[in-house]
Amino acid sequence: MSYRSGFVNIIGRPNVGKSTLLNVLIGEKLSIITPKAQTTRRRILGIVTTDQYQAVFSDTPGLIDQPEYKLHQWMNAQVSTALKDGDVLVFMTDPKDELNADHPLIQTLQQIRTPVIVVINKSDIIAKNVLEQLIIKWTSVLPKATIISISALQKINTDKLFQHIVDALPVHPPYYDNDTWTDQTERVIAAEIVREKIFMQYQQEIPYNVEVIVDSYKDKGDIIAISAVIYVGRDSHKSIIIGKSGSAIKNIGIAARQDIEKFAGKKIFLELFVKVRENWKNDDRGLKHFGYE
Ligand SMILES: Nc1nc2c(ncn2[C@@H]2O[C@H](COP(=O)(O)OP(=O)(O)OP(=O)(O)O)[C@@H](O)[C@H]2O)c(=O)[nH]1
Ligand SMILES: [Mg+2]
Repeated sequence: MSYRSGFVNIIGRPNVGKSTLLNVLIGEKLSIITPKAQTTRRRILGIVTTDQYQAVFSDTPGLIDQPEYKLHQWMNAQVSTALKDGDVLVFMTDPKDELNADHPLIQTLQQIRTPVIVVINKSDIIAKNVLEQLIIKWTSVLPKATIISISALQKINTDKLFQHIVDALPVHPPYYDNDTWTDQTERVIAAEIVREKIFMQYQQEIPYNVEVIVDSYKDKGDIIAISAVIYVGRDSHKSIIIGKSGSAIKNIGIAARQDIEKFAGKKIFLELFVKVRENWKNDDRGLKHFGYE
């Protein structure tokens, strides 16, 4: 039998459940997930390899229609690239998604030669008649696509989706070694976990103005010592992150440490610092500093 391998890019609007799906498909909590839109900022690869196939999944930022900052433009560029370099495109939508046939993203999907799988997510909260309507809508908008409804959260129909994806992979030798399962470093994964906790703990402005960098990651055998810097875009945000007598940042530290421990399978010593980097998300040098190049 011929080996199948290819790039499977998950694209769609913010908050539809792309990162939740990536984690289910690869069976690891790799991408961070929060109830807020625009959680994911970079492309994240998760790779599944078996004797018969290798699927290189790619989580992407949600497409933003009106980019307000250079960071948003960068995030959208990730989506454009993902449209071009995929062997299979998983277009994810949910009941709140109002994308229609006149949207440029949908028009691209109509014209593209890459196989498209439309995933209607959150079936666990969609009434049966609404789901039927959505299936009718997407069948008429993207007639060549395979359409499937799932619940990424409750893992309903996700095995079936996985099989559709594998069936759509081209015949090709594997791109990565057997033991490579992501392109993310341990440092980046730890930084993302801290960012997830900030998204969970603060409302509105703060999460969208925060970036995290792990500047030291030392595996000392039975414990890993991590030092991370939380960057904010404004001086006033610094005191909010720290909280009264350091209570807020302490909570971020506790929550993040627990998750990093689960991930690393080791005890973690986590130190957090806060620094101001004025207006970083609209500034070329600031973006470059955080690797948005
Ligand atoms: N009810 C329900 N909620 C879901 C499902 N899948 C994801 N969610 C929730 O939807 C929210 C967004 O999930 P994410 O996976 O972060 O969505 P995303 O598309 O990666 O979002 P961005 O990174 O902002 O583009 C979270 O609160 C998830 O728990 C689902 O199948 N059912
Ligand atoms: Mg995401």
